[in-house]
Amino acid sequence: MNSLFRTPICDLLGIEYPIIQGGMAWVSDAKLAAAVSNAGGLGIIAAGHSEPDYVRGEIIKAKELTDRPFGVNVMLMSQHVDEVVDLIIEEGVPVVATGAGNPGRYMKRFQERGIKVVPVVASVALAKRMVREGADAVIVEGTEAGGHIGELTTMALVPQVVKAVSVPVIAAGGIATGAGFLAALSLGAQGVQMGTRFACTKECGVHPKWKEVYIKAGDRDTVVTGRSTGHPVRIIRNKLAREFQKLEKQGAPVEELEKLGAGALRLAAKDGDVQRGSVMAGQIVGIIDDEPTVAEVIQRVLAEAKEILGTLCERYGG
Ligand code: TUI
Repeated sequence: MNSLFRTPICDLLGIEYPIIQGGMAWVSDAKLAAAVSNAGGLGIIAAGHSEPDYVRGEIIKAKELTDRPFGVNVMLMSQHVDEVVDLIIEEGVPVVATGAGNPGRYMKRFQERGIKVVPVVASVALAKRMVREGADAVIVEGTEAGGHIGELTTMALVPQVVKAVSVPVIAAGGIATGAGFLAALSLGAQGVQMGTRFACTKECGVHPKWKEVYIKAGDRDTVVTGRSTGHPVRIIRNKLAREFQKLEKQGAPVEELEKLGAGALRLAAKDGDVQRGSVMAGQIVGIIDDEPTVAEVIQRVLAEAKEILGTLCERYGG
């Protein structure tokens, strides 16, 4: 298409468009990541809680499916995190994103190998710290996002991080359209990360029932569970969510809640049990009403942003 929205992170990451696919555990595998990279964005394989052998296998597959750069998202709460970091370095993955924690103790090793590190942050404090420790860019994720989240909205958090750090900012949380993309650029971001939107695409191997739930969901169909355990997670309102909320209200012990959550993401994403499983989704899920290809998503976002920009310039420019 065009290079209208080319920003410095495109050069930093070796991509055509400043659109990154969020690393979603049990959802973003090599096939989805390679499709996004082949379409000009940055695809990301999610390591999640997976075994290191699975992650290595997906990295090898992605290398077969694309010649373009791709990334791996390291979920810092995983028990396998140390081994996953080792194998990412061994495999020479070009970009590492991190989530659900502070990747400080791994930063130096990534940097020494020329691996670009892009931590996902949910506060100004962590963004500043990551930049001090050598992050190449930060993904700033608002509470609109799906899965494990922070407190602040994308609208409030992105400009505050942009003001506080000198590295490029990528906005995430609540973005699935050209309007959201352009809004993120207006807030000072150099690009966006989208998860929910890419989870409902042809190339995404998540269970068809998961995609059906996304297409049916409306604006108020996500809820946050786990605030009482210190691990707030945004999921689709379903049987599991109601059970979780009931137990939380009763002040159930953390262990009982964690037992309910364990394995629930896999149950929904792989087995298609979208009532008892954990269907993570961002608040923007309500806007999703189809299952396009990854390339269609990217081209739509760019075309829509261009059109809105044109309209805004006509109305308010000069
Ligand atoms: O990581 C995410 N989202 C995720 S990870 C995930 S896997 C999972 N599976 C089962 C149960 C729970 C999670 C699902 N979704 N997003 C990036 C993100 N990171 N959002 C917020 C944060 C974050 C929060 C607190 C990063 C750092 C932090 O504190 C770090 C510190 O030590 O200050």
